[in-house]
Amino acid sequence: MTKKLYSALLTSFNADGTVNEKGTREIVRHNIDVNHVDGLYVGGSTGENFMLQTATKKRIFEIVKDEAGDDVDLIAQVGSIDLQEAKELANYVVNDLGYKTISAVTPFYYNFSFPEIKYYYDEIVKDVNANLIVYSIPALTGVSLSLDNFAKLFENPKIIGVKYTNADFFLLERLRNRFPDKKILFGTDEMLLPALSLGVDGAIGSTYNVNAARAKAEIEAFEAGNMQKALDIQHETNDLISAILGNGLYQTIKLLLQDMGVEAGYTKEPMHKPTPEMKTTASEIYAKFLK
Ligand code: NAY
Repeated sequence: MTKKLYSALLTSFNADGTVNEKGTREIVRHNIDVNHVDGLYVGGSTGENFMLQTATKKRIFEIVKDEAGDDVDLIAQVGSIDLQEAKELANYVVNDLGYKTISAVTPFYYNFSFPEIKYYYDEIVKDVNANLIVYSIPALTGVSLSLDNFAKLFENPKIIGVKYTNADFFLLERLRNRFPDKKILFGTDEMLLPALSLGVDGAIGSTYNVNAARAKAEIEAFEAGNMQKALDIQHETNDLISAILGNGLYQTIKLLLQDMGVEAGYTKEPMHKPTPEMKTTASEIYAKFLK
């Protein structure tokens, strides 16, 4: 398999919202030992990062690096609309913990101009000895980057690619065509197959925490030229993803991990805790798709 698969790592939280270290370590181990993913994307949306205080973010980066070591590729998402925090986290993960790749979400909420966005990225990588992957997720941030915007960001040699969590396949094709040497990691799990056909380098997603085997089989079928098999797997995957989305995305992935014996814990407030009905549905999803 030449294309890489990364799980967007979940964080296990206790009922009171503090980090469940044992559970978080178990999620890391499950991804390495059972899912055999190529890497982990730490501190992204799936990690519930944007609801966390700086010290908590640091602790999670530390736990994950300690547990994973150099077994898999680690990408630390350090982006924040507090640029000082983003720089502090970048410095911490690279210099104190030894992460080699960082990522940063596009700065959101204030409708920043493109020159401000470029300044943000150049500042984050300026003082650290690491490469950066832009995290573009317009559906959640409201920030869309154009092809020319990417070209300007990519002028910085330390900005090596993009985690592209977007359904704009025209832009994806244009990016692939114009930047053959930049890394494009696709972040919308339910559309993996069309993204593979456009030449992405790999994928990062939340559902790979529980569905990595199907994703890897799909990538292998694609790479072997067996498109019908790859499409059949995507159909099956999307039945699973529809069921997960219908029951609450992160809560359900955590419940599915619990069915697999992993202490995945709770989501962080204000996300709600799973109801008994959600637990029953998750067990049904597990029995139908993952057992
Ligand atoms: C992350 O944690 O930053 C991501 O990987 C984002 C990608 C995920 N998007 C969100 C909003 O969670 O994996 C996807 C997504 O959960 C999946 O495609 C189901 O819609």
